[in-house]
Amino acid sequence: MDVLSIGETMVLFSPKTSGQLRYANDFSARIAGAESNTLIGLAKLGYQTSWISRVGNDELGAKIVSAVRGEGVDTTHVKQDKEASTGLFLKEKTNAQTSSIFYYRKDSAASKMTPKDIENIDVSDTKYLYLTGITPALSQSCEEAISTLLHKAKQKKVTIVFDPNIRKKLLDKTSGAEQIRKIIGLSDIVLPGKSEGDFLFDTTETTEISQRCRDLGAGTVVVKLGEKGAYYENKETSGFVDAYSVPYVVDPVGAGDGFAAGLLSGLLDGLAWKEAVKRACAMGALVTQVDGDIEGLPSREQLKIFMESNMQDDV
Ligand code: KDG
Repeated sequence: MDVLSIGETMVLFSPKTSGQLRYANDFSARIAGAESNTLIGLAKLGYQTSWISRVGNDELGAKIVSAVRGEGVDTTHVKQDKEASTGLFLKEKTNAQTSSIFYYRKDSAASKMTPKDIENIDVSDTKYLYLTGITPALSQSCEEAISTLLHKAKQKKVTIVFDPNIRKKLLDKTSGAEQIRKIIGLSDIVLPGKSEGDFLFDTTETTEISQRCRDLGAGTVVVKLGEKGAYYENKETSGFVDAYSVPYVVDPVGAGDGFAAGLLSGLLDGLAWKEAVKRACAMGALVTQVDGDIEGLPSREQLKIFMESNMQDDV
């Protein structure tokens, strides 16, 4: 298995019109979940990926599983919970640029995951375990499940990649930051953004964010800088990579998950850090060009064409 991950995927209902949700009549229904987005990004590039989760015994759960499986991700470890429903969320487009989201995920099926969901999972042939800070924030039992999986993976020398993916709606500032910092310290590769640096370390300074993650124990840190690209650092190397230019952003949500898929794919192909981070930036940029979290994730051919037509200068 190239990449294993665990997390919640929900159905996202987006109104076709802007303004208060109470006036919206037509909605699109798409699947969205940070971890499955990344796994789908990798599966579309041809890698073997597997997803651990729970969905409800309901139509939304069935929609999610068939969509994730249909994109080529293994769903053997996705359980159907008979007592809880699949989580969902709604988007309200305040205007063309801004939107708010409303979660209906409290006590969802995925939030009921426990260390028992991890018991029968064999990680000995797994190359990378990909985690985000969303899953442990779902519930105490999810936090325990993550901790069990992390320790199991570390024992088998699986490389741990962690995107803090802070969701302020799910986290208490003090205990949430502590929970995330703990996982950073156990990870080989950490992918924070600037706002996450602010939440975790009270700094938005790129190299300072990287240093603080490394002080906690992270091996390599790749700081996502949006339209400014990314910064990578470990004890052997460091540097900035430019962003790929795009005409305009259609939907930025999911770009970080595409970035993670690009980075993991570069590492799986044995690329040097700089090249892997370039690929991550390209994948993130491509995701912003299409509405939805997964719809803009490219095939290998599309990624190659995009990267070649946006050749970056080496500095
Ligand atoms: O990265 C995008 C996803 O995070 C989002 O669409 C849904 O997983 C989600 C969450 O928890 O907010």
